[in-house]
Formats: sequence, structure tokens, C-alpha cells
Amino acid sequence: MIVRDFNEAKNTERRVDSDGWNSVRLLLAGDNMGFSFHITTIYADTELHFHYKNHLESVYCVAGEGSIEDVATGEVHEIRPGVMYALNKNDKHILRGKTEMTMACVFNPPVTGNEVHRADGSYASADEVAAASA
Ligand code: 9YT
Repeated sequence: MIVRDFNEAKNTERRVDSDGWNSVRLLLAGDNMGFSFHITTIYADTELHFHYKNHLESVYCVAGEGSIEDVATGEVHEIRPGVMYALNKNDKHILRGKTEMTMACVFNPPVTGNEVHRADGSYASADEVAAASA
């Protein structure tokens, strides 16, 4: 069994800080769960362009308010506590934080912990990472 406390993990290298957001990765690829699990904080008045081409992601809003825009359709969905979205088509999206938002996120395949967003909003796949270091 794996038990981890967000309040401790947020003060370790599990916390990743970026422009407009931070994320505490409570489960990573190395935990061999088949998914990774993150608590992501999106800051107020932020607009983020993400496109996880190599990962499926599901996100549940725990606190805060904002919206998600499906770039393919232009459709905008309000986000508030209780709302879940799943990027089941690797959907390119724009996340807007109206207030600070706390989001619980699952990634399949799991994030390894070393990813940074590339210019196109994606994270590299495991194959691309292996090819780059070969
Ligand atoms: C809300 C959202 O898209 N979270 C993604 C996870 C975060 N970018 C991370 O941990 O890399």
C-alpha cells in the first residue's frame, strides 16, 4: 500500500512549479499503478494552453472556478467544484482560472515526473523520451 500526504509532498520535489500553475504529483510512473495522480493548482486570472497528445487525462475540480475550452469545437464548459472533465480524445484545450482552482488529475500513461510542457502544450511520450536519450 502507498500512503502519501499532500501536505508533506508539497514541500518536496514532487511539487512542480510552472507559469500559472503548480502540481504535486502524488503518484508517478515509478509507483507502477498504470496512471499518475496529481493535485494541480491553477492560479487566478490564468489562461493555459494544453494539449496532451500522448496522454489521456481526467480532472476533477475540488475548489475554485474557471472554464475549459475545447479548441476543436470552441465549446466552453464552466468548471466549479464537482465538475470532472476527461480528455478522452487527447483534446487540445484552454484552461482558464477565474479564481484559484484546485484540481485532482489522473494521467494515463503515467507521468514520470520529469516532463515539462513543450511549445505545443504536450508532454513527450515515453518513446520520445527514450529516443532523445539514446
Ligand atoms: C489541470 C491539469 O491539466 N493538470 C495537469 C497536470 C499538471 N500539468 C502536471 O502535473 O504536470
